[in-house]
Amino acid sequence: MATSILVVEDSRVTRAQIIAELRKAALFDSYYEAVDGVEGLKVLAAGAIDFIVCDLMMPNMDGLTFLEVVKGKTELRDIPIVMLSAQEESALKIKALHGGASDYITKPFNPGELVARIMVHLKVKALQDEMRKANELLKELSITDHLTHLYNRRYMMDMLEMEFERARRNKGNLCLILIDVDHFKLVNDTYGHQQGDIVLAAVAEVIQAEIRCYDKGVRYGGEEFAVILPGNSLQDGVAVAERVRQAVLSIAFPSPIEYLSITISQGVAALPSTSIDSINALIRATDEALYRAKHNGRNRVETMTGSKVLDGGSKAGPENAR
Ligand code: GH3
Ligand code: MG
Ligand code: MG
Ligand code: MG
Repeated sequence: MATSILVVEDSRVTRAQIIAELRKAALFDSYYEAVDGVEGLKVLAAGAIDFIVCDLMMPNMDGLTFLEVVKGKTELRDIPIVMLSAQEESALKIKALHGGASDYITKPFNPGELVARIMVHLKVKALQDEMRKANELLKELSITDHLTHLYNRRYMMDMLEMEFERARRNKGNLCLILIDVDHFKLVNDTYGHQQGDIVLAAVAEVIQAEIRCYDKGVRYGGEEFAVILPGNSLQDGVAVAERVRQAVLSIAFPSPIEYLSITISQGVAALPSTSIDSINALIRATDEALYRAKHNGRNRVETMTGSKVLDGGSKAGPENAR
């Protein structure tokens, strides 16, 4: 990955010396310079900088102020900054380290030391970046279902908790859909577990494709899915569920299940509702609606009110080849 450094130093000679030494060591791919903090901030605003060497004493904006501004900006605060200081500026050096500087180098600097120290901080930065990426990946894995890449049930409960509170506070809408694949056991029994997995992944893909980016598609359990729709009413949820139901009907599976036709049953419940005062009550209401969808013939959407909202029409289980 290309790396770039910004040298902020009012002395033209010192600036040139630093850049010459760093070029000799081939530590960076691009070199930027600025005569004071103000100009330094302009360079930072213009593009990606990976490392900063900054003088303490400069006109217009001095090194400490520059440091404070950079460390105060979320998008800049991870850039390591090594301060340059004259021998006698001990109190300032301490202030700079407290202010977030990675290190300081005393002028006149020893070229070998300058390069070595910068290398140390580049290594530390690389390790930090690696750790951050690993943490992000871990977090991602901990909330994702590995077969379908939808969110897992644990994350769903966290999300529901947050959204439930928000909806209650704002007296807003919150809709939940529970989805169950019809006669799925038959798919496994007929074509094997592996083909069953392919079906589940395909259904998940359809769900994901039919919802908005702020809705959450969840693998709720085995062949059961859920969708959390923040800010959506029961009617909104029914419309989404109906879209998903239609889309599932037209999934084209690969061989050897190319003649398989899959249907889903869905239950929908939503806030605000006088009868729902907890997450469990919301899930229960949705589950009851789903149960009714099964009971009333599958391949359909039912709502918590008990009224039949949409009828899937034609029967079609996995046993019904197209
Ligand atoms: P219904 O229409 O009443 O929902 O019938 P069903 O056959 O879909 O329901 P049932 O609960 O009897 O069967 C669900 C099946 O889903 C049983 C289980 O083996 C299967 N299953 C659960 N998780 C997975 C999975 O990760 N992969 C595969 N291939 N099958 C799974
Ligand atoms: Mg100076
Ligand atoms: Mg089930
Ligand atoms: Mg099922």
